[in-house]
Amino acid sequence: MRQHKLALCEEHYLEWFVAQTERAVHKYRMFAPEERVLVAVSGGKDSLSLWDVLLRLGYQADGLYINLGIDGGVDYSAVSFQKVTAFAAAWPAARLHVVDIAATYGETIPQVARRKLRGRGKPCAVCGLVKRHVMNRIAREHGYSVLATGHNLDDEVAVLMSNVLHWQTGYLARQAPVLEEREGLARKVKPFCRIYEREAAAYALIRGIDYIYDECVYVAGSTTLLYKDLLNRLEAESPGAKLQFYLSFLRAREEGLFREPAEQVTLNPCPICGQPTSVPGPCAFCRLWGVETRNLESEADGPADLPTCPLAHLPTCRLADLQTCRLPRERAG
Ligand code: Q46
Ligand code: ZN
Repeated sequence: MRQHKLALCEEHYLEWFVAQTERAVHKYRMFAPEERVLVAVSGGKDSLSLWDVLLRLGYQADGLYINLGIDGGVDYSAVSFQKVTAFAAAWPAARLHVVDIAATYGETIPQVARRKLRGRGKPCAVCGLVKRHVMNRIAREHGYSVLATGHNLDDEVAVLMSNVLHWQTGYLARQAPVLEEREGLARKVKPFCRIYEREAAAYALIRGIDYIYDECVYVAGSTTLLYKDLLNRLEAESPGAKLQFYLSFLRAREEGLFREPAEQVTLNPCPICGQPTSVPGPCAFCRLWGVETRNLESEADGPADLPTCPLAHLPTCRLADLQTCRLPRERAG
């Protein structure tokens, strides 16, 4: 490992890797041993390695797998789900939550993206919105203190580069290993933020974690991949450059170089699902499934006639998961 001026045998590599992760958890005060952690797992090397490390460290870490319904010619979602279930089976004490997007909301990610974008563009923006919503919902509904993702140093530095190239000072102020809990949003942490992508891959290989090698087909051609490629070239010339870039940024951020806007966006609960939103009325997630039109239809009938779940009973409704529907409960009260 030229970037750390370190050479380790397999046994000591595993020890080093686990210790590095634990150090990040402590240094950035991500969570305490008594807190319950929900790890978002995709079936890839980063998220499965993270779940593995947290379990080995004795944290109360459960997994969340979101089936996006992506095929991409490689059966992406089906294979990734199989990797996640195989991993979870080896840790019977840990719970695996599974949310199937098509079964829950009526459409896969490519289908809803096609409908919304009318065939133009990639589904990534829609996918990100859905994943953020579902991760937060499961974390809140099941009482997890914190949501952990497998973002590694390469991911973080690529985002950093994009934010710097566009001088997105608001994003820079919020790019951190920990995003504190706020008005209905669970705390988010990235314990691998100082771990190189190839270090996580090496950990998974040595540990014998079976992960999906294919990336989601929609990653191809993204600017993130371009930035990763540029940063890899820089790293090849100057080992440790990525880590240095990231740590210097965190120091500058700590020293107040990037300030969040004085006026914080106020968040209000969405009247449909209850999750925080910065816009009046239904949140972007509910609007994605056409809930706002159904809402208006049910308003027209008058609250007194509402069945148990007016949204789910309307013919256009795709929101089969009644857990997300807060409107009837609030009205009933
Ligand atoms: S899963 Fe979803 Fe990614 Fe695939 S559709 Fe795009 S955002 S690329 S991490
Ligand atoms: Zn909503």
